[in-house]
Amino acid sequence: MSDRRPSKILALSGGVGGAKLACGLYAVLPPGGLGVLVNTGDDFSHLGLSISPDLDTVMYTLAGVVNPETGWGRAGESWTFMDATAALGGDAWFRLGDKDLAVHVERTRRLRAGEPLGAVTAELCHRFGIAAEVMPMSDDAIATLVDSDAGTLAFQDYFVRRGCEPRVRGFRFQGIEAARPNPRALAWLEDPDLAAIVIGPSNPFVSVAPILAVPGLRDALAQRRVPLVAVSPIVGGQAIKGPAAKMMDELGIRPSAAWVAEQYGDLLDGLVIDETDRDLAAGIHGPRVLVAQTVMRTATDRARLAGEVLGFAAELRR
Ligand code: FO1
Repeated sequence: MSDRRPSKILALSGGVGGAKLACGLYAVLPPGGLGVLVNTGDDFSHLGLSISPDLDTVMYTLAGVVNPETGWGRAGESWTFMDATAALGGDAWFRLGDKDLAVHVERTRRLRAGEPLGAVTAELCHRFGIAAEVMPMSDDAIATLVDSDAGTLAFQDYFVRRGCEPRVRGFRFQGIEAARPNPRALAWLEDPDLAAIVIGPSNPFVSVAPILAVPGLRDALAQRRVPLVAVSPIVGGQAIKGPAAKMMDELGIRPSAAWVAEQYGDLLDGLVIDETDRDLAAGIHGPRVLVAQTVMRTATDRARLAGEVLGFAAELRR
């Protein structure tokens, strides 16, 4: 019998927060040791192009080419196309830089030629020299819809065009019933080398919930033989980034790391909460709790948090 320890990690991610933790894991794991299962509910068709914001955020972050100020889009971007589009009176509310544009054009070309989104993503990641497997949650189209006081809005209309201004009433994932999980994700979950599953500090409503809602994925996660650890995106009652706390407030939920534990419920073996929330640890029932510094400002922060998450998962395996 092999005495080789399982060493692979499957991370679930939305955009910026999840991508940062994935980047930390990528730094501390051996090549090929990281799989990232990414939300595609934010995907949309814009200016005739297929845009997959969270896949691109993860891809750019792992490749080290992400814009460090925004956390999305590319560093050192030029905006010739956007400026020319705006000058023509075209749609310029969703900012597509020139280099970023090349990715959307290439993705769209490949999808139109019949390649599934998973294969297109694998090829793009290969071109960016990424030695991790970045996977869309499904090859099928799924669109997050936001029910709000301004009506039902497409996700990017709510998020970018309206700056998360409308009050949310709920979320729906159009196309989810007919969607099939990415077969590569199921393969990762069955891999005997898998050591743990990590839910990144992503928005539970619009980044993680769509992944868990893909038919078969939550069940496959529930049947795992390895620990599942989540990192809370709520720190001190606030979202580290993005509108998660505002959404919770509008839905009548008090934003806290304890709520994150309730939200993921039985799926969780461990929850990582921030030092700021140390006092909440005793009140979190169900998962084991690790207190760590979860706010990732630098590459060192990311790698340190990743190392702590891996150590915590190894403890839970014992
Ligand atoms: N977010 C913005 O707030 N404004 C933008 O103009 C914008 C453009 C954009 C272009 C490509 C891309 O991959 C992401 C982009 N994002 C933009 C981020 C994106 O809307 C969100 O971060 C995610 O959908 C939420 O995870």
